[in-house]
Amino acid sequence: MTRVDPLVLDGFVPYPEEFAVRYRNQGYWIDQTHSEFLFQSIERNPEKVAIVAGDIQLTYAELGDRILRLAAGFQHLGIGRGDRVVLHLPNVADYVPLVFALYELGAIPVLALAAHQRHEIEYIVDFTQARAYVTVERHNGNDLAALAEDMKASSSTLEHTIILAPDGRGGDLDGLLSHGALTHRRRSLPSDVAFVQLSGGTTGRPKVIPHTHEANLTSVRSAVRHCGITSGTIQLIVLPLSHSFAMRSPGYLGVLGSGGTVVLSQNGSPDAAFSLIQKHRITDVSVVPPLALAWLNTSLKSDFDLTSLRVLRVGGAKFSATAARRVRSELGATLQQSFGMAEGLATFTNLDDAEEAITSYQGRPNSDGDEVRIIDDEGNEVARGESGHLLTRGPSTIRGYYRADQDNAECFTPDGYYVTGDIVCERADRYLEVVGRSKDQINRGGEKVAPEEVENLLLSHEGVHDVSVVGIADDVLGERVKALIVPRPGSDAQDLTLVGLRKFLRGRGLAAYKMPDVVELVEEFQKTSVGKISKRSQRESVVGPA
Ligand code: OOB
Repeated sequence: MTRVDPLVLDGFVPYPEEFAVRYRNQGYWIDQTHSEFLFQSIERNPEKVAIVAGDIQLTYAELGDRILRLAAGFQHLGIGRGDRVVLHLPNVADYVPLVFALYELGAIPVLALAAHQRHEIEYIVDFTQARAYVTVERHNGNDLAALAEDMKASSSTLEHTIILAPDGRGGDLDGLLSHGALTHRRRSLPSDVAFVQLSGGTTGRPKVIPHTHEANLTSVRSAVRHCGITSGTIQLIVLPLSHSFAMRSPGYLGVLGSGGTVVLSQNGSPDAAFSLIQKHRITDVSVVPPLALAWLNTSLKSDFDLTSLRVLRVGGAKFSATAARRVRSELGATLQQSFGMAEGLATFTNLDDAEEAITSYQGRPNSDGDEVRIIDDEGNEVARGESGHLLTRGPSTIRGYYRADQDNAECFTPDGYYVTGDIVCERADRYLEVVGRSKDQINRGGEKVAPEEVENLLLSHEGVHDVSVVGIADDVLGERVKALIVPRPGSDAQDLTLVGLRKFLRGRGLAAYKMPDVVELVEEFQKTSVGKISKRSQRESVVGPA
């Protein structure tokens, strides 16, 4: 067997040796990479259907074959161990084969969300020094082929662009598939960085989250146990595959590692999702609260046979207890709440918990190895039942963002706890209830928006003197994005309407979900007693005309 040395990746914050030893000794981390995790399942279940996307079906054997052919294609392009490749794909059939082709080589997929646009993608290609960019020709009206061309011309690292047809088929994929197949073997180590994700963030630019194979896979295995995933699971995936909830909590990784089937959809609306549930006898699905509400409130429920659905998992944002109580009687499924973060920690309610716990709380930490501290503003532990800031450390939580010393000093304590920015309260038995947030982030129905990022773009508008972006309460989404704007004297108010500003931001390539929903023009900002802009009063102020 060829010897594989650890990957050296500058800017990655490793786990201290003492913790790595502990996590291995206690069995949280095992000697396995993502490739080995999936190929074990491929060998056990060759004839079973692994992936369904529209009219495409891949058995486990076909999935394995496709991974090894794509890996040969990437290798032919010169992509290898440690190289970053930005994957910018909606939920298409080849998403999983492409990610695992990169894992096979020990290359590092950079998992962008399909909703990202030029503003986000240019930055992450540059920041991660990506050598290749994989996307579809166009998505949601955006010409991604043109973006790929522009980046290839301007970037000093980007050498290859791989463009699939809009439905995720063909295109450059055919070329990539034409170089034979690699043999599956170990080309990376469990302690290597496996992939990076992007944080919803609180700052002007998304932060980059690196996960090692062993740290990510421990969270997948624990989630499989808590979520009742088996080879009989048929999971519908409507959330973006690159989001942690759809990937590892328990996500497609949990299902494929267990020999189940994932059915992919780009659309979670009741009509699309319900017809897939009926057609494929779906047993399990994860959604964000606005989707759960849409499913509860539609009359379409009675037009479809949803009796196969056993678990409706809801997370990404707070699910109201009132809506939670309706799930069992109206959808016939057990609710499982999940609170998690791309940085690592995930919590789940247990499927057999009392209804009161399932509907009121967000669950217990996924792993016994997860350490949780809840502290007040002065840094002291709060009494059980009191709310405070959640800090966490554990076998699947990162120790730092990639190449971000300054952010790391703020977001991690010296002893390695991640400061989540969430306000929680610990109920009995390690049960957490999320009661609020201290970080400057807007949670728009599970999609995270960093106000500073939108503010920075709006400040580059010539009619804008000053701007503040805040989240305002919304019955369905939880929060919506509001921009308060102090116009520059003499500017044309016509440019500063909701329509005008959204057009401006679209021109700057900002993802659609970050766009303001409401704009209010003001003469000046209310300040706090120390002279800072009072975002709190802005969140509470009456919404003015858009
Ligand atoms: C998940 O991950 P991210 O990285 O998109 O967002 C993390 C943040 C948390 O810090 C919290 O502020 C919020 O999203 N959040 C919730 C929540 N789940 C996430 N807030 C209240 N209640 C919940 N149930 O969103 C994520 C990752 C893995 C599993 C599930 C969700």
